[in-house]
Amino acid sequence: MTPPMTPEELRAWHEDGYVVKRGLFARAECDAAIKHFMDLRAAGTYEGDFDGVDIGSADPLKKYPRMIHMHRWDAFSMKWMIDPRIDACLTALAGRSPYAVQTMLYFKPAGARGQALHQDQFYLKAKPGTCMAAWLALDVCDEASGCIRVVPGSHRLPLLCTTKADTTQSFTDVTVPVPADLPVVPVLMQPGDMLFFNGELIHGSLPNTTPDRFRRALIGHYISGEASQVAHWYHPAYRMDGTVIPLETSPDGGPCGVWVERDGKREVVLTGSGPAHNLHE
Ligand SMILES: O=C(O)CCC(=O)C(=O)O
Repeated sequence: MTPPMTPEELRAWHEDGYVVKRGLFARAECDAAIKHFMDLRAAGTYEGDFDGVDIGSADPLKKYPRMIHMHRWDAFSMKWMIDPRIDACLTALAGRSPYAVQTMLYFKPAGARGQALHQDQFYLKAKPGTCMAAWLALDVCDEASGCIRVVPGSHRLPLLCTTKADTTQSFTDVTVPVPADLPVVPVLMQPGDMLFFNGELIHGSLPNTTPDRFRRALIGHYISGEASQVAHWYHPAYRMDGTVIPLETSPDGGPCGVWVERDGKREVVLTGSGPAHNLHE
């Protein structure tokens, strides 16, 4: 069997904190997923739609709010979340089969706001180890449509203390500060490409500025196979064979990092009083 990750892909994962596996899913699978979730979205509202659907709203995200935790009620999403290709890739990257804890579908229609820079582990609090994301492009993801942007190497930072986000650009209201000279790079993707990234990696997206294109993505969140704890919102966790693995609930809060200049060098120091912010992202 072909190893799921090449040496260069493994290098990118360890050094940059993310890797794109090109063409992991077929175009036909992406088209089937688009049809499935567009039909579901048109059919009503679900657990996890915080404000429900408002088809008459001027805000594109109210017409097409993201879906969360669909695997809890949708067999298509559950099957996708534990897909053997995702398991093989994450096992090759992390050294051990992960536990699956979340699905999300971002529709991101034309004109929709993005999501401010953040670290997923701030929300998932997987311990020991961290969380990981498997982000499948269903549409072309480019800068105009608001592709994912990442700060390469930022997975080596601790969790940073959050600040207020610009909610004209982001539908979430917190972000993490990134020094102006650290590169934030766009990840350009075609339908079927999957972006894997480490839970401490700083990432987010800008608005979809196209007049007419969706930027849909199907996202799975996973935690390390050695984890014994995850935040309340992510229970139950699943082994990649679909069976439930009982885990403890991580405590809220904990320390977080702030940027400081010391002896002319920039570094992150931990403060003892991180926010007790345990909402899902
Ligand atoms: O798709 C996006 O724009 C953001 C997704 C994200 O930040 C995540 O999956 O953690």
